[in-house]
Amino acid sequence: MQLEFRLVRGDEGAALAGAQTGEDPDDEAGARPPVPREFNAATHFIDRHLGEGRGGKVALIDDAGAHSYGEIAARVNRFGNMLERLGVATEQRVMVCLLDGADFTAAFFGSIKAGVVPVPISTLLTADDYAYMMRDTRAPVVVVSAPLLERLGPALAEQPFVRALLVAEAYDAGATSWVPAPMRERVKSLDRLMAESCESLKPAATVADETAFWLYSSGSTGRPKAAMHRHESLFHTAVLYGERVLGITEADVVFSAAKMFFAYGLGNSLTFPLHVGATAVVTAERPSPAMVMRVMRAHEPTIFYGVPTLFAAILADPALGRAQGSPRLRVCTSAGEALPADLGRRWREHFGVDILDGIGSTEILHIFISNRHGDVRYGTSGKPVGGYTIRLLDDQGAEVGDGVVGDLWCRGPSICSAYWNNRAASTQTFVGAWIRTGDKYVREPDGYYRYVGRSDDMLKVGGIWVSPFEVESALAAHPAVLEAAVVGRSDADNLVKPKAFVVLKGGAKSSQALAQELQAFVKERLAPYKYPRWIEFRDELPKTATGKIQRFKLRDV
Ligand code: 3UK
Repeated sequence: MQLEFRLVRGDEGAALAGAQTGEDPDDEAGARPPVPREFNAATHFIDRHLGEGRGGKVALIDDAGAHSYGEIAARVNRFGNMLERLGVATEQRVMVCLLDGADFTAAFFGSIKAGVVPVPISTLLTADDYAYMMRDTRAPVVVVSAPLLERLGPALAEQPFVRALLVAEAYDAGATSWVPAPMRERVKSLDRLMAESCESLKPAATVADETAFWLYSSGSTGRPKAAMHRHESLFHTAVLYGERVLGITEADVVFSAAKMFFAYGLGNSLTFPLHVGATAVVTAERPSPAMVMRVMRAHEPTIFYGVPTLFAAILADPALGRAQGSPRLRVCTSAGEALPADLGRRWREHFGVDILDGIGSTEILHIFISNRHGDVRYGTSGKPVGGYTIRLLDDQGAEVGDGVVGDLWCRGPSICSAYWNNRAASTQTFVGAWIRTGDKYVREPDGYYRYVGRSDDMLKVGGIWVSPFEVESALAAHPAVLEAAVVGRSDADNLVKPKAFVVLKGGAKSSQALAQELQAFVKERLAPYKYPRWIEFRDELPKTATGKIQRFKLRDV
């Protein structure tokens, strides 16, 4: 199977794709590379490299140092064997709450290789969230980084399914005081269990279409929902976006500010580099401008994957210039929220490389509309990634014309199968081969897609749609503004008008005069009816764990 697989990578794959196109509901565009029916993602992303002579090459650099492809493959096998020894059965879930590093790779692909379903979860949640996920996944095994035990440990009170809690890194028996007493005997050192496990493992005979892993998607309301992803989806995102849009090759050294538990970071740091035999740099540290620049200098990445807030924070620091960056940097990407046009332009001026803004989602696994090398239109998400079909629909379900706001729908080979145990949310979101993304977009006449807001954040002002994002971008172009959030507020006549919450850059002082200046600044740039009628200065904006502004929290203040 390995040999067969090598043949179907990338463009060679497109040439062979004929047999699979036509009737494939996920492949209207005919761009999807074929995957054999029997397929275990770990064979492609991990084991293949040994046969291709990459065993000695550095696959991953984490806080502990460099790890070769051979070493990673051995760790993956040890993890898979350890699960078998712990009695974890095929298709059961393993909860993975790990900081970025080699253990994450081992847990993710070790589970997949053994036919077990890893569920990477955010390292930023509360015990209440973790307790919910332990029951929802029914995971018999939970893997956690030692520094996160303090938050995750208390979630173990009265958990009916968890049989083992494996602590990664510096396991310290004392730290288990965070775990409720009756569960303490189930706490074990991951390092020790892995060291006792065998270094070779046969991949489980899985099917390309079966569930390989889950990712939780957090909506603005309700409990998070687990999106069930398939083995082959990892391969499709790596080919369609990683290879064909990003142009990632074996020679790249990549660095992502988004952590591996996010779908964005999972592709960025894990599957894209492992698809081509490149090197990824990761760290457990939280992203900050200083941390990013330190990694840039120490490891000289060729690709940097960021998020808009971080690009803005780096640009806002006068001490950080091109000389502090990576001399080998050839491209940056941005996702998670729209990249304001002004930010992209300033970044290019300052650092000499483009930022490719692209929209992705947990349910679609990675980016499906994106800007391209040499074809960047700042202020837009670019054009559909080959292999994905996009449509914009009105409230009646008819396609809207160019220049008209519509609901964004997407179809493609990496959309998850459904949400776990949630038919109501699944039928709302997945319709036939299509997914309703919940975003409002406009297609410009020459084919670029421009984000205008989430379906539920859009404002009707004087009967006309106003995109909060458009007003926020206009505000962010002002030299005193770090970031802004715009929501609707009722005026004295009970009519909705835009209100802006503004965070100023260090050094700028809030004042009535500055508020008026910002209002005039927006009026000059946008249709005047869009200007914020009220401006409130804040020290920070409420954000989700993934860095998205929570506008709903600002609505009724
Ligand atoms: C918004 C964007 C405008 C949009 C993600 C890259 O963000 C990711 O996944 P999430 O499930 O959120 C999905 C929602 O976020 N969004 C993301 N990128 C953009 N809006 N411009 C963008 N460039 O509302 C979307 O529906 O957290 C990003 C790769 C994988 C991902 N999961």
